[in-house]
Amino acid sequence: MATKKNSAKPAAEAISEKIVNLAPHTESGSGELMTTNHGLKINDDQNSLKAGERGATLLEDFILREKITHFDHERIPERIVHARGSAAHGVFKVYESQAALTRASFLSDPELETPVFVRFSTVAGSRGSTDLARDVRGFAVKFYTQEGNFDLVGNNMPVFFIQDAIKFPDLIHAVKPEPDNEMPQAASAHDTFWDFISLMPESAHMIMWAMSDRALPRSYRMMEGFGVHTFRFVNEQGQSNFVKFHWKPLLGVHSVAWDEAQNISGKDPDFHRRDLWDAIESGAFPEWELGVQVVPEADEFKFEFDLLDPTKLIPEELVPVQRIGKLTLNRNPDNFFAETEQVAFHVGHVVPGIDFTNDPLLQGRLFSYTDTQLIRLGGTNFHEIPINRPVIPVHNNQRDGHMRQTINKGKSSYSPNSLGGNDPAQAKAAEGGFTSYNERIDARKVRQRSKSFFDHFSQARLFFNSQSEPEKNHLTDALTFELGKVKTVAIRERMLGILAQIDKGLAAQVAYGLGIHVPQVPEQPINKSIPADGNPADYQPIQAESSLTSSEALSMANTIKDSIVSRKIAILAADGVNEKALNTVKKALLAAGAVVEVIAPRLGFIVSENDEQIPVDQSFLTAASVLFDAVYVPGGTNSVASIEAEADAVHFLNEAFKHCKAIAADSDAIQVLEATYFSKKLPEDYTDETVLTEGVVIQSKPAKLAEQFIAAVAQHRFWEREKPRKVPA
Ligand code: HDE
Repeated sequence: MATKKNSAKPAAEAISEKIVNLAPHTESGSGELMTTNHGLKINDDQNSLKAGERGATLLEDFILREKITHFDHERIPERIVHARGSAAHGVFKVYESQAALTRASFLSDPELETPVFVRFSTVAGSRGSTDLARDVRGFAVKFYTQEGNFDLVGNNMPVFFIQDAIKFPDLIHAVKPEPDNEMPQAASAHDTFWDFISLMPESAHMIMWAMSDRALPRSYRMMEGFGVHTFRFVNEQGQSNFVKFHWKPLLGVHSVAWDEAQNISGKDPDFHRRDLWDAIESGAFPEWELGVQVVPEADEFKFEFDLLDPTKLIPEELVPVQRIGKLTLNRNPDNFFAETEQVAFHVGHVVPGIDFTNDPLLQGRLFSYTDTQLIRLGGTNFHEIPINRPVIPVHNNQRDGHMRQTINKGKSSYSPNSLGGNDPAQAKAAEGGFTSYNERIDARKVRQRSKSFFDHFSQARLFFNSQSEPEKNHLTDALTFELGKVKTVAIRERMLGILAQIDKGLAAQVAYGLGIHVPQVPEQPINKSIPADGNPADYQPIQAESSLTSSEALSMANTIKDSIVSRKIAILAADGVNEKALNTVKKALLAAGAVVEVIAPRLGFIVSENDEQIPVDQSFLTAASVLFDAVYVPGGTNSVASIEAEADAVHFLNEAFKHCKAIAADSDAIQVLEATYFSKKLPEDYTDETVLTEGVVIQSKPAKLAEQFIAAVAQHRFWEREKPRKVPA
């Protein structure tokens, strides 16, 4: 199935079946009188009931007590991982029936629109932490299908740190702030994380991803998503195929620079949250295609890695990704707590036609998710919270518990029964009853890991080799930064020993940055994750080489670069601006779907050369280049002089250049560029006709400028500017 082009405003109605289903639970105080929780109208919400106007407050004040009590109980525990997140509603539609592969009905009917709720998140930070942490991103999708809820609880990276669920608490304890002083927040750059990682070589592949630019997305809307584990598709005939799930963003996969990420964390810690919200509000609905890699059962052992090993991906060269449907996010939640916070995902929420494999990480997750909701949402009835309810009715013999909403009628709450006609009845497979895939298992009960899980480095190397030069530099710098924050030198050295197994040049460069040497003989054994009675020699990684030297899909450099939809573009202007140039470029950018803001020395209006009033969106005080994708400086003698004299404006441009962004200036605004440090880097003979010079457009004709600028913005970044490696600003 060919890629469907990005349609900025899909016709999809923002009212899905799930939105209808949520409606009876919504409330608005607009035009209403205030009441207590029990419906009593409140006359005075300003003063508590007192014994005299200067007297003590009376215990009798049930209105005060109700209000304060409810307030005291407003908080619930945050998610132990993925605490920081944002979500949106949307719809999913399959392009063509996948009935040959799976009996899942939502994948069989191209006419059917399945409502979804999608939550994106970081992993390590607390609820209030920055969006721009260097971290994995969660990508959790709840499909409200006609056969019940299907949750695809994935990440923006296709592999994971560990192979067995029993190590998850250790991994998370290591990455979370250290237990003695609760530092650092939302960061892996500290001793405990790298201590653990350096002792667990199975994390090597994921470490390459986590240190790559994938950990610094430009937007949730510009991330891929992956189911990570190998799942199963099962069709009507009971035939099973292995399947890996992918989400491919129609805006391409893009990142920000690390220096930029750190700045954004200060200027706007809600950057990704705001970006998602604003895009949906403005009708630039984010879209992804659902991709599947399908492997027939017969091919299970055909690969040089184990399909059950979650530290491995299937290179797209070996099994192409087929794009089978489209997800569109088209509506922001009404209430963060009720929806985004209370939504409860679970890998075990499947529908007939989708089943599990024995991936030991997946198997452990099947236990964890319900368990965690019990403590987080406070009891067994969390499935009754509106956002978690399926769009179809629920019938079973489960009863009661804290906060039960359902009023179950009838006498019998057991099966079999005769008093209730033996209802609710079990569903035959033909009626949609779920039957587990009939996998043959004939084995001894052991605490062991298959030898086929012991190659930890070949795909880590494949990933590194597949990166572009700037991506490799970023990855090297990320490791140097993270290990530079590690205080214990022995941990740094041990980690260099692991990196040397992946790529000697990489290890050498990181070692150089750390001012130490790659250990000649790495600490033995490399893998310290060994049972008490285990012989260390039996647990060491095997040396293997991937049959591929590189894989195109692993590099973000090969992503789509054909759209500027929803990119944020700053126009730096002041009184006396040439309004014709400004308006022409602005109009062209808006027509291409970008978001444009005029930034001036102060808020209000600027007055153009021809006395036109132009509204100002932000001043240099509130705006910052790191919050924009590109910048344009229009001409106009007085405006140019003011901008040139404005230190913040020059800094804005310097920083935009440093972060490799597209920059455009009218020819008669050239003196502003001359005030920047990068003017030295531009060709001396730039003329009206000088076109793209690594993303800097200088033009006298506004229409031409707009055209060239749009092409430059669509490139996203000109990473080549980082030669030699870093650009000062
Ligand atoms: Fe999770 N994970 N996880 N995880 N995970 C949770 O569930 C867990 C793993 C992922 O937006 C928790 O409701 C274990 C892989 C996402 O609400 C918890 C293991 C992948 C989200 C949990 C893993 C994920 C979670 C915490 C190893 C990618 C956020 C709160 C065996 C495929 C969902 C909650 C949301 C959340 C356990 C590993 C993705 C504790 C035990 C691999 C996107 O249940």
